[in-house]
Amino acid sequence: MVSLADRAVEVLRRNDTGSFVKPGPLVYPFQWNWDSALVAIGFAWVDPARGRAEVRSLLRGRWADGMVPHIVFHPQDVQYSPGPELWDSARCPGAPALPTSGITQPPVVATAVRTLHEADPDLRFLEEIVPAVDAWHRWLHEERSPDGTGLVAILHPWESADNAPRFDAALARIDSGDPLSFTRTDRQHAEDAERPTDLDYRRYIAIVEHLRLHHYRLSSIEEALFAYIDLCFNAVLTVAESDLAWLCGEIGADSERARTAAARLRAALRERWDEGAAAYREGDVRGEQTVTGTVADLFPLYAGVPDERQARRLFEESLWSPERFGPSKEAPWAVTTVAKSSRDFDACRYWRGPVWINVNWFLVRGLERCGLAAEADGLRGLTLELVERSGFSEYYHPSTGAPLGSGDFSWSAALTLDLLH
Ligand code: 9WN
Repeated sequence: MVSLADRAVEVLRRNDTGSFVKPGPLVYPFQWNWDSALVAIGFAWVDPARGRAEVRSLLRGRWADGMVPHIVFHPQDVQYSPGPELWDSARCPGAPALPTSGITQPPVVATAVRTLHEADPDLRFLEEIVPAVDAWHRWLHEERSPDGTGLVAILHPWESADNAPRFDAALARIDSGDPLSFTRTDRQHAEDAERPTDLDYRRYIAIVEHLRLHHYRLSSIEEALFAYIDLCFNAVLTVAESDLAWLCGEIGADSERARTAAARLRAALRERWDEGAAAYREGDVRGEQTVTGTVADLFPLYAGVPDERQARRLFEESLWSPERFGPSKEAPWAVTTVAKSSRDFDACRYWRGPVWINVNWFLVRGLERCGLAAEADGLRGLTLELVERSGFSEYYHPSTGAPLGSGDFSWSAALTLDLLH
C-alpha cells in the first residue's frame, strides 16, 4: 500500500511541467500565484530545491512595479480560456516578457520561503528572493490601500476565493456586458454544477476589460468596478509581512517596514471583530462591513488576531459549530466555505459551500497560533482523513466527502505533506 505522503508526491510530480507545477492537470494548466506558493510549502518537506525553483519560476512573471501576477502563462501548447489574449499584458508598461494576468492573488510567497528556509536553510536563496517579495508587498500597500487602515483591497474576485457569495452584491452592480466570446475550458473538465455560472464569468470579464483599459493600474481605487476588503487576502498578507520581517532578520536586512505593516494589519483586523457573531466583518470598500456567512469571516484567526477568549468563541460558535462551518451529523466534513445556516450555502459549487484543503490548512495554522493546539489537531486529523478517503481533489462535498472540481489538485497534495509533517 502506497503511503498518503508518497501519493501526494506523485501528484506533484505528475503535475510538474519542469518549470512549474500545474494547479490541476486539465482545468488549470498554467502557473497560478498562491497555488505555486502552497506547492512550495509541500516541497519543503520532500524536495526543497524543487520548492525554491517553483518560487523562482513564479517570480519570473513579476512586473516592474513589484506586482506578482495571479497567472503566469508559460509557453505551452494547451487549451485554456480565458487565456493570455484576454489580458494582453504585452501592451502594458512594466509587464514582463512572459504573458501574465494583470491582477494578483493572496501573497503566500513569503510564508512559503520561510517554510523552505526552516526546512533547508539557504541564505543565498533568501538574498535573491527577499527584495522581490518586499517590492510586491510595498506595491500592495501603495496601490491598494483605500482607507489608511493598512488593509488592502482586491479589485477582482479572482484575487481571492472568486465565486464566494460574499462578492455577490458587489458583482450584481456590474453590467454583465456581452455574452462570452469564448468557450469556457473549465466546463470541459468539471461539472457545471460545481463551477461559477456564465453570468458570473461575464462579470469577471467585464472587470478585466475595464482594468485592461487602464493597463491594470487605476489612478485611484474609486475608479474600480469592484473593490473589496477581503479578510482572506488581508490575513494572508499579515502573516506574509511577519514572515518577511523574519526573513529579513535572517539575512541582516532591515525588517522595520514589514514588521510595522504586519502590526498595522493586525490592529485593523482586530477592529473587525463582531461580538454578536463570534466572527469578523468585511465588505465592499463603498458599502457596509458585515459578517458574510463565508469562511473569510474566520480568517483573522490565521493571522493570530483574536485574543484567547475571542479565539475560543470563534472556534466553538463559528468554525466548529455544526450549524455553521463545523462538522454536523448530516455534513461531517468540515470546514465548509459557507456556513450551512446561510441561504447561500451550496454543497457542490466551488467556493459556495464545499470543503477546501487550503482553507483547512490556514485554519489549522491559525488555531495553533492562537494556542488551540487540541482543536488544531482535530481539524488536521479530519482533513487528512478526507484526503485519505477521497484523494487530492480541488474541493469536497461536506456531506459525502465526494471529490469535486479538478482531480489531482496540487495544493491539496502539497498541503497534505505539510499537515503530515
Ligand atoms: C481563476 C487555480 C485557481 C486558484 C483560485 C481558484 C481558481 C481560477 C478559475 O483556480 O481560479 O483564476 O478558473 O476559477 O478560485 O483560487 O488559484 O487553482
